[in-house]
Amino acid sequence: MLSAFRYLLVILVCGFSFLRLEAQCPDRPAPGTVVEDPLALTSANGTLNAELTMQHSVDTGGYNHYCLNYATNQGDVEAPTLRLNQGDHLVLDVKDRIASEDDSSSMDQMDMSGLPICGDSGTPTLSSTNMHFHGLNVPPICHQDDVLDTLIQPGKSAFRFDMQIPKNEPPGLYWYHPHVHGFTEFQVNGGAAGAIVVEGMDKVRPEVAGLKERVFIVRQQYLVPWVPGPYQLSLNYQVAQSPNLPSPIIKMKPNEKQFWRVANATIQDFMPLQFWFNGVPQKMELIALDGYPLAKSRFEDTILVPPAGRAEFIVQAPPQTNEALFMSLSYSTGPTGNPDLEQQLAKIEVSGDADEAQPIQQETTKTTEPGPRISMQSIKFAGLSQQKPTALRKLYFSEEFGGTNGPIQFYITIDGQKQKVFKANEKPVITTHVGAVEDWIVENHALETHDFHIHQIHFKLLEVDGKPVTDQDLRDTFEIPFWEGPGHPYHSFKARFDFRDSTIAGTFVFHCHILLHEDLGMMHKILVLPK
Ligand SMILES: [Cu+2]
Repeated sequence: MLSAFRYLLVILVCGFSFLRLEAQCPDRPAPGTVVEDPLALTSANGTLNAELTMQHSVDTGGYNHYCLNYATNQGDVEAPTLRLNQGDHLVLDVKDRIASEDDSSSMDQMDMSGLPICGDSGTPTLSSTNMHFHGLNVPPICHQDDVLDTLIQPGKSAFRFDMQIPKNEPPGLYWYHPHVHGFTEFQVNGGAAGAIVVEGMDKVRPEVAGLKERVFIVRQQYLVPWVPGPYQLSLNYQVAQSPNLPSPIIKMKPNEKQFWRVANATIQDFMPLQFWFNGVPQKMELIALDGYPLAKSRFEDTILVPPAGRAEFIVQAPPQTNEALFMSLSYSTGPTGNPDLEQQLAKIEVSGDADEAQPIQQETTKTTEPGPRISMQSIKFAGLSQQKPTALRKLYFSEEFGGTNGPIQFYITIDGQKQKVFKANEKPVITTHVGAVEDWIVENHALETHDFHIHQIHFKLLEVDGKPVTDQDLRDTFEIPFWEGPGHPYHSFKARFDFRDSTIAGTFVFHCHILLHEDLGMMHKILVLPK
């Protein structure tokens, strides 16, 4: 068994070999400047075609950048937002041009022998890549969302992803990032992640119609991601590191309402988001979580977005030049977890031009074309509460210790099975079939908060810590707090998992979305047999 320590050494050695390379990634925005939305690529006539080239640089501070470059007339742009309608086709070519002098980082853990190949052959290394379309309810098959078998090797021709966004896909915010097992954390830490928007939120939740929309991606970079220590959060690639650096600036008009779509693309930061006036948290109107519109919008002081989660909400600027801040509060991940620190993500700059002010009332909605409404009943996973579950499963997160060095093995285990680290060539630990509707209870037996994610589907929250939840939100990622120790119950959630759609057939994964844990094997396969 490969220990975390040996793995870390491999990463360190290979990471430093990169320092000799020339910059391939675009410059990132300077601190204290106005935050721009990512470049948006919009589908036309039912298709969005784009090519992204994965490249790599090391900046002057020693941080590794992994960039998904999109070529424009003005030069390369990192990680554009992909905007599509329900039913559209996404045709995405991904090329790997990571230049590395040392690919000796392959690991015995990544033995792919006997597995089907999708894309390039060979052993996965630090310079290999692929793509996961997080949250999209698309098939787990080659050229769509198949992270298990897809490999894109440096220097090879582009790999084509070609998938249809389901006609009943929930309008909302999704995201894409590389997902080569064992190496996911390094590339996402380097910034390789972008947003996907499935259009139509205003047709489900008319509260957002006519509002200015912003797409914000929070990323996190460690100097060496495997070593606990200082990290930087960034907002659309602008480092937010107050008080050491001036904060990113978001411009709003007095009283203006904006629709913010925020993706947590950090490798491990749980973000309790707040919007402050003069230090006082203001109400945010929550519209969607994990790309799924809420059954009913609700007002919150704090919106907790775990790593890989998304929150879409309406904020309203202060009337005058009050100090307004976009905050991520501190969050305790437990005795063996890394601390998540409070960070000012942005400062709101309110323009004093009263003529441009928008009324507080939602009169702006009247100026937009109403368009046909999308009923909540028509989107995927509707009516799940009325379904009778066909199975009940229990899973748990746990950790194993080696002396006093903290956790060295990370497990997610089906209750009753032997705990084991994920292997690329393992058999699925869960087998179910198209048509199944299952209730799963996921517990956390570790002294560290974990972050459950399953590919391909959303799940409907039923209970937290054994108590029914007020809001049965649909999620694709959900946090489970750490165990407080002997004498305390394990934290848990119970949710309903929907395998009724025949396009779900295939093998895919569920895992912890703290990417270090995923890379170290806190992941397993589920097989959904066709009917
Ligand atoms: Cu974890």
